[in-house]
Amino acid sequence: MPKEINVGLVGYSFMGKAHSHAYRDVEMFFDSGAVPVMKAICGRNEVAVAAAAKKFGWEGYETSWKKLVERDDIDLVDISTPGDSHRDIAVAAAAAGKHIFCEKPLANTLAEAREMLDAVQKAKVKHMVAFNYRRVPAVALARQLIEEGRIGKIYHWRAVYLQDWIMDPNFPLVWRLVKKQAGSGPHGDLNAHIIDLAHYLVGDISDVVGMDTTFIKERPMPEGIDASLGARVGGGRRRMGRVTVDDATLFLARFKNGAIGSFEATRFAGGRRNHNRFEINGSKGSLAFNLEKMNELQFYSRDDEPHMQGFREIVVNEKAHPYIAAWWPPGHIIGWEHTFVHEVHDLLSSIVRGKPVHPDFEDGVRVQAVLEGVSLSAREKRWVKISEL
Ligand code: SOE
Repeated sequence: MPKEINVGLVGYSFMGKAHSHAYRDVEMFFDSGAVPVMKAICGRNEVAVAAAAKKFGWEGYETSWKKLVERDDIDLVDISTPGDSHRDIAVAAAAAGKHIFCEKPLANTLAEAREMLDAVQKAKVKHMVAFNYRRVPAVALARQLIEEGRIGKIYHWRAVYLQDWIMDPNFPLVWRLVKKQAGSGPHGDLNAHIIDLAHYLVGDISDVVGMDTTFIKERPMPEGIDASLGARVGGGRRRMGRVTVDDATLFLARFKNGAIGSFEATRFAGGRRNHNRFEINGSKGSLAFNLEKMNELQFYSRDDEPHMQGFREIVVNEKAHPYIAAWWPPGHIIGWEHTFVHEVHDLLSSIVRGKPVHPDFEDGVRVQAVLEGVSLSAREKRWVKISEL
């Protein structure tokens, strides 16, 4: 009988649903050495969280995260809330001896991220950050090919993460547009992902120079939002509130190994719904990935005969490819939600087998340092060394 790991999940919206699906599916497809027991999901709105518990398959629910992290029947706390609560929940969960799986970015500031790392290291618990794109089989294959030396010394990293869901000026001032709750806009939400992928595939970043902008500076307040968030009333207009985060952030980076990189995150790239793509150019070849074609990896090799050179499309759906053997026969492809199942499988294995798991909170702090360095660079209009943070 495999070991049981009792899970408590804080958050029941977009990421709470993706994580719940992963806990429900993982043991159908993977032998992780442990099975997750979905003990309780937590949210402040009792009606909503009770409904989520029933629909997502949790045994029960809590309306206080403090109560959840103190429960003796919880071994793993999953933090799938907006960034302003990550530090408090993680520090309390670590103090209670719980393993922690935290959504990205790790925190809203570098100082908070460092506090979280310190807490989990002192508590000697397992810790992981949900940079799920490392666990796309095509991305894991890219890492494998790089480690095999297939593209040689890396010269360029080029990545964009483009969305377009807030281009309508009437889109309301939701939490992702409020610095106090989200920490930043697409910078922390989307650049965080391509920074982590750059760390995973290319290496550490030494210095950055960036710029950011907010295209639409005021938006209608959604009904029921606390006026203290900056709502303006009167004149018969819909209550308006100030957008306090970036709408787009672009930056350049130098890597410690001599490579150079460009990064772009925006929510104003019309037609790009969730367009996460990168290209890596090396001395012996290149790799390219596009999340919209997540089962494919583009590979170019300078070792091919001259008349045969060009990008080839590898359909990453063979049993020899990372994670694929657990799913369907070759060619039946998988989707975005499967990356969360892969994360949960690796985390459960790490907990029961004592192996390290990445990205951990140390990796999360490395991402947070780059995020903060870019924001500092944009404010002061200068190159920033990550080592100065
Ligand atoms: C997770 O895969 C993710 O990239 C989130 O981190 C983003 O916030 C969301 O916009 C798309 O999905």
